[in-house]
Amino acid sequence: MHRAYLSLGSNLDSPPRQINNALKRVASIQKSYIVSTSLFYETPSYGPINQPNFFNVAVSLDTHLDPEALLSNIQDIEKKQGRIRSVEKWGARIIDIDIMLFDNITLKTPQLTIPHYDMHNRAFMIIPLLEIAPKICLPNGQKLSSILNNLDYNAIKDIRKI
Ligand code: PH2
Ligand code: MG
Ligand code: MG
Repeated sequence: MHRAYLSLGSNLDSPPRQINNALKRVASIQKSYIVSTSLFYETPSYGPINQPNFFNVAVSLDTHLDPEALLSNIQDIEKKQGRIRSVEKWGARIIDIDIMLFDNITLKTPQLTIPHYDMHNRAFMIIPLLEIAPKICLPNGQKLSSILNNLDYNAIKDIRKI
């Protein structure tokens, strides 16, 4: 059994509803079981600033899938949920599901980079993750809680589970 940590994000078309739908679909991924889900966090767009706020959630998942098979299941969910990949980098999106961590592995293929290549800069990923896994570290041993200390996260607000 493997332990994966996912980040879900949405800033289009009723984001809390999109996140809830995606959570249901993640819960039904084959050979996989949600262990815990963070609160919903409303977060300002990181990157392009002319975008609606995001809702972000972290999920821990026990899975018998390998990282590539998990990614393929996640991409199916994004497609089913109507995600259209825009040409704009970091454009607004209905749903985005990213693998942040997978056991203690590091992996770099054309399809997949684990840990998520930019998570150390993204408080909207780290704060929900620390809520469900307070002691979590990167594969290089760095504590996410220390990394968060160097980030500006004042604008990230948790809201009740919806
Ligand atoms: N995702 C991005 C780019 N910027 N900002 C927030 N707040 N939340 C996201 O999920 C997000 C983002 C690219 O995937
Ligand atoms: Mg992303
Ligand atoms: Mg993505």
